[in-house]
Amino acid sequence: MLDVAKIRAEFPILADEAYPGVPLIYLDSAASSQKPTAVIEAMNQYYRHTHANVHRGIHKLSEEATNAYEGARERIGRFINAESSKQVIYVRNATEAFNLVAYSWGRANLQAGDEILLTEMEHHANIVPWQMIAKEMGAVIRYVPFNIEDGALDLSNLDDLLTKKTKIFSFTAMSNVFGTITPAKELVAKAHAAGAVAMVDAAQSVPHMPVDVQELDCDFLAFSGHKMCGPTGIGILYGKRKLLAAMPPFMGGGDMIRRVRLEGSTWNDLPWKFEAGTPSIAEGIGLGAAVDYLSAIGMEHIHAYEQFITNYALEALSEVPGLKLYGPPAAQKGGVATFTLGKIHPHDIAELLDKDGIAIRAGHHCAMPLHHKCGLSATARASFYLYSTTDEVDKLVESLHRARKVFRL
Ligand code: C6P
Repeated sequence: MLDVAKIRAEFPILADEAYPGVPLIYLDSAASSQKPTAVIEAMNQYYRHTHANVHRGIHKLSEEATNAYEGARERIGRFINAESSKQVIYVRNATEAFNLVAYSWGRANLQAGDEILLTEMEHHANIVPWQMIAKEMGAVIRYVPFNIEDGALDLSNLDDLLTKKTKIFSFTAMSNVFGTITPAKELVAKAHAAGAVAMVDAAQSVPHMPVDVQELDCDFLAFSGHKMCGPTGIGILYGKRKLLAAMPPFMGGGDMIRRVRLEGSTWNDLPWKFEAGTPSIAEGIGLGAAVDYLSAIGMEHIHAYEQFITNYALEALSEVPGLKLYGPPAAQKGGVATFTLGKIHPHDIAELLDKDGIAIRAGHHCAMPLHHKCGLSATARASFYLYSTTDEVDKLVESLHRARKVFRL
């Protein structure tokens, strides 16, 4: 079990008040996690003592900045067990990783009539870039359905959906609404058996459980730094070397070139071929500090603790009259509790909870097709991380009871 009191003391914001006299109860980590002192200080130190542009200067400071930035890439690669840091591409966030693959890989590999397979429970980041490239290339998108009752993928027709025409199967390892942990390794193997490339949306899994890209055998994997104790503005695209090497750059500019002539240019080696312009240096260093922080605690321990607290939350919430939970039981899901409460609009729930200092997310959570299939326009979502406590869950439940009274439920 984690020493949650010790962990909380490492996150300065958790000692703050939401309003005067009202402590902050942060239950919105699936949207973006809070940051420990180690990450804030790593970025602070960098800006105070090491900042210069990377890969360019011959001076000492630039060399130090480059070492810190590239050293972080190596540790991030080890965190997901990448074969080499050359396969770890810095992007702005998971969304950019999907756009990079859709445009760079998609333009080079998709033809009219080809199929892209997604699931109905994807975040917009893993739908919209594919819709855009499908339109451009004349490709067709198919979707693996999910069961409304338990939020699990319905894999009964997967063999029919993965056809000879399927060129890529891109799916989430963990739904940001249901919390469903999908059988990612099995899905990658199925994609490969059908001759398709497999891309994993790990935006909700890498922050919360051990992820090993070699064990998954995925071709591409995407995640964001800000959901895993790291800063905003930095994310990772992992890719298999052969695929990345064959892909054209996504953006052009400085740093991604080997040689530029007025007639044309040639490209830098991996991973820099995909990193045009001055990168998010402090953010890369901050994400390096975040993976150090998470590794020292242990991702298995974080996952086990989140399953405990999610189980606690689901049990407590299920006793609130009129509250309906969505998604599978705690053992099959990550740290989210998504619900509706009678006919109270989720935005009203979130607003009332906010008065008690409780931060949750309400809306479609960038998963409109999922909500549409469930006949919902919005849900309320409380989400947990290594610093969440059972006491905070109790306060959430108390506050929901107050909301019921206000709305005379
Ligand atoms: N989900 C949530 O509140 P970005 O915005 O690029 O950092 O991450 C996109 C993304 C992709 N896939 C999944 C499964 C996600 O959950 C997210 C981000 C946040 O659920 C913000 S919309």
